[in-house]
Amino acid sequence: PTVIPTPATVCRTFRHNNAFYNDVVQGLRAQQKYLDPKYFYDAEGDVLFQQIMQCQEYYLTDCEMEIMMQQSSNIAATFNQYADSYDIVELGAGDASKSVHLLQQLLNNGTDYTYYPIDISGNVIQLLNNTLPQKLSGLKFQGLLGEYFNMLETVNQLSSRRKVLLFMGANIGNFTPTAARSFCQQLRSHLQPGDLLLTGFDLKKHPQLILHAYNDSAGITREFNFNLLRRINKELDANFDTSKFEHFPTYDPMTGACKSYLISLCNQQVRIGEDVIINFKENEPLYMEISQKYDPVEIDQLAALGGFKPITQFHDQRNWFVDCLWQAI
Ligand code: AVI
Repeated sequence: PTVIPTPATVCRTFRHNNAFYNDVVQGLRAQQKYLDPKYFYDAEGDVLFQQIMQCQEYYLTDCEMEIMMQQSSNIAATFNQYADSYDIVELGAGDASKSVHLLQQLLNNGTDYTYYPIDISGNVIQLLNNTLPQKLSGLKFQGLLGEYFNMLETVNQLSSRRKVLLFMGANIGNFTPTAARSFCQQLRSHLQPGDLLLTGFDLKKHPQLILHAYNDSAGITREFNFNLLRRINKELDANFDTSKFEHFPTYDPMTGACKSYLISLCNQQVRIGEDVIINFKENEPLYMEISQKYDPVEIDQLAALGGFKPITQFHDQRNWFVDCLWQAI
């Protein structure tokens, strides 16, 4: 017999096919509850992240901006030493506010290249289409909307030149060290020997500086974390009460793992949709995100395990952050 879906079944079917719903429910039903930090970035999350990057305590952006503004000519010269003719591919390009300095330097040098920014956000690609021609006159570029590895294959079809990949902003820190290794190996499998990768790492430093960066005094990082609970309420018809959770960042100077949790302040039940109930005990942690910090030796080890040869490193003046240049072997 033909089953005519009622609005309720349509709604349930939608939820069960929805990756966001499935990931959230899976994470909240786990023995040790967690949420996937990729879901931080809805429209509100994007705005909050922009505000984090402007916080005085969140030093990472300033450090990498300093590297790009002051060392672009060195970086470009190093690219030319290792490759005759290449295109630039940026993973998670965002507003390209840091890479724009390097792109400008390459244009000044008369380097003939095409810039392929890759992002999973249509808004980002649209923004780049609207702003890059004014910022960088004469730039050849092609924005690519989609997942990193799929889009890398598209780039490989569009261009037979050597690739210089940019993966900036310490995004690699949002993987555990084990996941970072398999990410690098996967990245390597989409490259040719000789291709280059410039990737940003936040370095181990005084633990308090790191903790402050993830616990800013204006409470923006706390709101960034709470925003994911609000997003779940809005998009998945849930009833998280953010006032019953506390933002709790930690940093372990031995392992370099900076982890953020939300701690349940009481025994409570959270409903998701019509049929899922999640029980939180008082003081139970909900794991939100890792921002792994590295030392130079660990970075070189990661390069080797990923199938790359470290070429050189570009530090900021305080030696808090590094952009590393690796070559695929
Ligand atoms: C995007 N990523 C590199 C940021 C970081 O530092 O881990 C995300 C972030 N989370 C809280 N503050 C910033």
